[in-house]
Amino acid sequence: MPDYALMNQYLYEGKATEVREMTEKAIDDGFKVNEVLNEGLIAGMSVVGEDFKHNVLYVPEVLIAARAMKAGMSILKPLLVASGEDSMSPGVLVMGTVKGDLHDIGKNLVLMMSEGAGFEIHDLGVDTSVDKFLEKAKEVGATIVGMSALLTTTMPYMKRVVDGFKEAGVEGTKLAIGGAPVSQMFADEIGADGYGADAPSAVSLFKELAPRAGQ
Ligand code: B1M
Repeated sequence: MPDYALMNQYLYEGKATEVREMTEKAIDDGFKVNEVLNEGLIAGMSVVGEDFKHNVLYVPEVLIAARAMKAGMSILKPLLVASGEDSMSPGVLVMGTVKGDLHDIGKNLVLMMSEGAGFEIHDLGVDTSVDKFLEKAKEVGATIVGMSALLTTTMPYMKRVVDGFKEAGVEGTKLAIGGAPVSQMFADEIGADGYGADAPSAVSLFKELAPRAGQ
């Protein structure tokens, strides 16, 4: 069994090389990708989040921890993507973190798993305006537009995107939202087509919404 507590500690301390090596070793030793992701990486990042909240850690330390998380994810990404390689492309997914918000770790995870599930993916990055969402969705014929927000202050922008799509009369695209402060209730409130609590449920949601796109 990998020493997940140590891996969490390394992630907390921002030791990217150690996190990458431990992730690699856990995978080489046959441990499941999802277990390594949840126990080794996400659990470590949760502690970072708590300490950030209570002013034990500050932005620079959190950025360094995020870099270590990305180092671990670079090992897991090809495996997450490959785990769905047999599936037929269920649709075209355009995704971004909404305007004002720079958090991208969760969005990237959702994209990796969606790519693994066979979706054609288009990543708009962070700080994405309604115009950028609209432009890309039209350009690539998006089946689904996914939005991520990690801040309570950027959640309301999701409604602007939903309204923007309605006003522009874009048809055949379903709008999905996610991120730590977001909920199904909020999705209903702003008129989004669905909410995903985490990356696996986002993929299930996209698969459910894709056949209904265009209706
Ligand atoms: Co920020 N930050 N941050 N931060 N940060 C949070 C979100 C916060 C909760 C920390 C805290 O106080 N405990 C807090 C928000 C409080 C609030 O709004 N109520 C916060 C704050 C306040 C801030 C700043 C304002 C701090 C400041 O400057 N004073 C600032 C804002 C900058 C900005 O965006 N404009 C800021 C900055 C940063 C960093 C840049 C330092 C860094 C981001 C680095 C990066 O992403 N490249 C950072 C980080 C790392 C965090 C925490 C610690 C970790 C976020 C994370 O990556 N989690 C976070 C605390 C926490 O969440 N524990 C925090 C791991 C990731 C796998 O989970 O993103 O939730 P998550 O994604 C999940 C699900 O939510 C879901 O699937 C993912 C996988 O399971 N999901 C979707 C996500 N998007 C989805 C989209 C979908 C479906 C599912 O579409 C359909």
